[in-house]
Amino acid sequence: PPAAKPLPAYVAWKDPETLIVHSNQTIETKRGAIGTSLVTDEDRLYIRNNVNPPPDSILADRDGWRVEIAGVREPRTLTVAELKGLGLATVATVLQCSGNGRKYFQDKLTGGQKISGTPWTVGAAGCVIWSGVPLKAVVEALGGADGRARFITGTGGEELPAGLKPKDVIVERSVPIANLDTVILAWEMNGKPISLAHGGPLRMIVPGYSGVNNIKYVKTVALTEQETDAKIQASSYRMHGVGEKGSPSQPSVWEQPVRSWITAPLEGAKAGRNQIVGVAFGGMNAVSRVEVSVDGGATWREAAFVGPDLGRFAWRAFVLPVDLPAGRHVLASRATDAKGNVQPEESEINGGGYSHNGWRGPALTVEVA
Ligand code: MSS
Repeated sequence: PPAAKPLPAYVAWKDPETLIVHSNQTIETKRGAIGTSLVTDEDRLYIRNNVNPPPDSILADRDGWRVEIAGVREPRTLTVAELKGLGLATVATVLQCSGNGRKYFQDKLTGGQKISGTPWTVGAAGCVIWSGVPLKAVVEALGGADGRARFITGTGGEELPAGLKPKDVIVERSVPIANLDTVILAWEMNGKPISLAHGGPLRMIVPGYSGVNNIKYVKTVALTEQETDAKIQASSYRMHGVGEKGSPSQPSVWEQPVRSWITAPLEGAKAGRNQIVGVAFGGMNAVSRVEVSVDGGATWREAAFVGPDLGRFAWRAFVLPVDLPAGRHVLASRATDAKGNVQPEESEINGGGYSHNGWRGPALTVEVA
């Protein structure tokens, strides 16, 4: 295999043993490094940047970071210190790139069709605990929403590369205003101030929504009548056919679908009793059930959840003890959410390779000795 790429400087503190560096802006957690203690440590959490992150000097005065709040009756710019006085919420969410699992779509393409983008398998995802202020409390403190608001629009604080149209590169995303009940502006991740790489000093978290909607180093939060016309919203991250162009008329990559994958055993399994373990989540809904197959999906058995339930936006670890004879086995998992949505065998293919949730793609072929 080619030599592993080194970690770029801004994430040199991460654990290289647990990560696959696709590029400086796309770093995936190894499947065997996901673990079963639910919370993904920042030393191994995946990274995805659409443009270069800001300099780490923005962390020099975290409490002094300013965010403009617009689309409310009394629009204002607030510091993180002021936000800390307005309320507190803690939520566990699955942070997952919209393109997680893209490789499984790419692998199925024939006849010159192409899906470009990082070939993530299962590792562009983690489960993270965030603390911050409920956006609703901020809006109420500023006189309430402007009557026409239909979306929450967050803007990233990076400096935009010169020579390009700002709308083509700015990281600005809109989500439906119904999320006002769950969105938080977070300054803490897994018990520490949020690192620059993961969006410190302040990040907009939209629980249940795919990664791109969770704006790092957020500098503006606006309640807007329209979705932003930034390219990342208008034509990118849209669901459309292979080879087609994105447009605002297509569904945006917002709510995450139900999903699961097995994380062990990956290799070195011995004949006899094996513990098949993995993670499962329902995206917007709680995950209610996981089944495991050791015969490539011919038959299924119910797995048990292990560990605490961190809430409907988090993932749960699962286990199924099985006796495996020597030989080759195809292990798969299939989750169901609280609304009865079940992972399909195959997700419908789409041109951006987004929102993969088929169970066949991440199935594992293991050699038991
Ligand atoms: N934010 C900002 N500001 N910038 C950028 O670039 N990206 C996205 C999100 N946010 C960005 C932001 C994406 S796209 C993702 S996934 C996420 O983020 C990631 O995260 P981390 O922390 O892991 O890196 Mo796909 O859907």
